[in-house]
Amino acid sequence: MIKDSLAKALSDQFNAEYYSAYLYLSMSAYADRLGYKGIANWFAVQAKEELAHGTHIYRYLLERGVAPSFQDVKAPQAAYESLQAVFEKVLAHERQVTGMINRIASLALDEKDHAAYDFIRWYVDEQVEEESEAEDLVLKFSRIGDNPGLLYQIDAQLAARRFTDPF
Ligand code: OFO
Repeated sequence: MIKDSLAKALSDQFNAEYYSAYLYLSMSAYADRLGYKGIANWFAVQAKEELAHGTHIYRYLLERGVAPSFQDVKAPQAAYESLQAVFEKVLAHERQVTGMINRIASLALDEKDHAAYDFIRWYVDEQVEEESEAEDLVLKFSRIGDNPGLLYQIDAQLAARRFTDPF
């Protein structure tokens, strides 16, 4: 039986992943409205990944005999100063998510719930990738600035991203 504190943290994480999807979909809309369809695509794929992350936790809770709690999804920020600011927000958000995932991993270890620890390990590794990709994009956008040619190039590059279900 999974301990209440761990079940609650996993339930919160399920909701946080859905919030991430909402946040990235709003960023997709922001980029789309600016005419950057490739960047919008990158965020739309990111939103799908977050839904997959959340749904995977939701299923795990059910498998462990826990009813996942559904919480309100707060409205994300609608506008940004620049594309660089958008990616800075992505990085800050992912760092926050890493903190939440690490807390779950620590709780699982404290409770000696090896099954839950094994489950959350995937997310620990995923966050390393998420942060590294966000750092890379912040750096790229800080160098690109307002250069239209470079913006066109990165937009074309990010248009190539496709969703593959990680589970
Ligand atoms: Fe679910 O990885 Fe981003 O938040």
